[in-house]
Parts: sequence; structure tokens; C-alpha cells
Amino acid sequence: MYFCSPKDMQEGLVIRTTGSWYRVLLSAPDGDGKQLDCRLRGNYRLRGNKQTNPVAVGDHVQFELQDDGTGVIHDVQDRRNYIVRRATKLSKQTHVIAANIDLLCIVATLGLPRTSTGFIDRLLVTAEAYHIPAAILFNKCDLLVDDELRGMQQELSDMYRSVGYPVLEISALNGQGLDEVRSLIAGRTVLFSGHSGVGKSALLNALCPGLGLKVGQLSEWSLKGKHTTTFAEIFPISLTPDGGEATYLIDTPGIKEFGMVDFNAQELSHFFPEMRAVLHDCHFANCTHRHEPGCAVKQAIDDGRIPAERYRNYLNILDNIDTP
Ligand SMILES: Nc1nc2c(ncn2[C@@H]2O[C@H](COP(=O)(O)OP(=O)(O)O)[C@@H](O)[C@H]2O)c(=O)[nH]1
Ligand SMILES: [Mg+2]
Ligand SMILES: [Zn+2]
Repeated sequence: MYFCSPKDMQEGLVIRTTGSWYRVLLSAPDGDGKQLDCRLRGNYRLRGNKQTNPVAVGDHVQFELQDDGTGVIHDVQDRRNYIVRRATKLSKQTHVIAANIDLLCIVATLGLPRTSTGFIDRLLVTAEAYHIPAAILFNKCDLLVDDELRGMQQELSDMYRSVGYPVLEISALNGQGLDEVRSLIAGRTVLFSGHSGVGKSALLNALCPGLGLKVGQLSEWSLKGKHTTTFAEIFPISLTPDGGEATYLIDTPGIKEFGMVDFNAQELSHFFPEMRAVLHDCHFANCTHRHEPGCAVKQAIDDGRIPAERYRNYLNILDNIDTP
């Protein structure tokens, strides 16, 4: 039996997990980029038994430094949010992929390849369900060469801004909007998601030239190279040449697309902020906003307060829930 005084405890961020080892980045100001490997205290108890892994990438932990230079994790801070994967299709157990995500950046393109609003809305709904703030980056804006295309882009951007999401029109190729992306992500832990080919790798390279990601590869962007893990990993990057405040990129080589939350038909409209704002005025408390009388959501669509396209995508997702 021994007692550990608080001064022996240090704090850090879990950036990689392999088996029973956790790579921890020490918190500033003592940290200064220092990393060490930690194990979990032997008698560490899982909170509940629904999750297979007690510590995940993105967790803030308290650890005690050992004589051999490794650490022992004593405590894991409560998570602001986390994304999970089911251990198996039918299993109730879930594996936490990453925790404490500050921002989901959805990278989308009007063309080459076209990203549908249905796809964007599914990602937004998932982010809402996970309590992760989301932003949309429309890349390849250098390809908007005529008024018609520019008009289409404007309409799309306006629609998502009107329902409350930050939208940036950018080009990884010519640098348009990249300063805005830098301010959006600076100092935060960010997950990038979007179809293959929209320019995620090109964008990250443009933001942080040292990364050297392969562009034009079919596979999902991945920072690994050095390691061959299929687990999620966090990469501290610097957006300024002088190596200022770190930004953390989450790489999830194992998952094709950010997604996979189970929700029921009743909950779905709560994940559309513009519907959430009015649905308490629906006549029926369990309104699905399809055809019920006295529906405040349908009224808001008629009044132009809810974009018809968002509502169409809502109905599509609802149909998929009803007939999985
Ligand atoms: N015109 C244009 N092409 C881009 C832009 N960003 C990426 N690309 C091209 O789009 C293709 C796919 O880019 P990549 O970064 O590999 O996409 P990822 O699959 O999302 O990582 C490559 O041929 C890039 O050169 C952009 O802003 N404008
Ligand atoms: Mg890529
Ligand atoms: Zn309704």
C-alpha cells in the first residue's frame, strides 16, 4: 500500500494505443512535445461494461511517472464526446475510436466528385448525435468558372449557414480560404471526413506542408506511413512555420466514413438544428413531421424557415431507419 501525492501526477493526451500501451503527449507547459508510453493502473475499473476499451485516443489522463521512464495511468477525465464502433454487428459492446473531438470538418465538393446534400446531412446528423461541432469545407472552388456554378455554390453555402453551420469555400489548389480554415481549426482536435477524391489529403498538405500526404490515392487519407496501426491516432501538427500552438488531427484508418450511430425515428429531427428549434410546437409530441396534422416543422418549411432540401434528406434518413 502506498499513497501517491498529487504532485507526482502529470497530465497528458492519449495520442495512440497499441495493446496495453498508451502513447501520451505531455500537457503544456512542462510537456513541450514530450511523449511517453503509459500503462493502465492494474486495478483500474471500467465505468460500466459497455465499452471494450477504457482509454481511447483523445482521452486526457493523469499518470504517474515511473523510474523506468514509462507512466502509469491513474485516471481518465470525463469525455466531452466520443465516437464508437460496435465490437461486432450484433454486439452491445462498443469500441471507443476517439474522444474529445472539437470539430468535424466535412470536406465536400460541388463537382469532381459531386457530394450530395444527402451525404452531407447524414454526416451532420451523426455529428449532432455524437455532440461534435461540425463545419463544412467546400473544396475545389477554383473550378467554379462560371456564374451558374458560382450561383449553385452560393445557394448551397447559404443553406448550411442558414441552419447554423460554419461554411468555408476553399481551394487546396490555389489557397483560397485556407487562412479561414487555419483559424477554424487552430488549437483544436479535428476529424476530417468526406468522399474519396474531394481533396482531404491535398488540403492537409496545403495547411501543413510537412505532412507529405499522398494526393490522388484511392484509399482514405492517412498519416500513418511511419506506423502500421489500424487504430485511430492523433497527430499534433503546427499550422505556422514557427511551430506555434499545436492542432491535433485525428486519423481513423480503420473506418471508411465517419458515421454509424443508431438512433430511432423519434430522435432524428432533434439532430436537425432548424427542426429542433420548432418541433416542440408540433401538435403531437411524437410527431415524425411526415404527415401529422398541426406539424410545426411542415409549417416552417412552408414559411421558408426550414430548407426543403434538408427536409427531403430528413425524410430519406427516416425511411432508412424504418426499413433498415
Ligand atoms: N481543382 C482542384 N483539384 C483539387 C483540389 N484539391 C484536391 N484536388 C485534386 O483532387 C484529387 C483528389 O485529391 P486528394 O487530396 O487525394 O483527395 P482525398 O481522397 O479526399 O484525400 C487530386 O487529383 C487533387 O490534385 C482543389 O482545391 N482544386
Ligand atoms: Mg486522401
Ligand atoms: Zn411535426
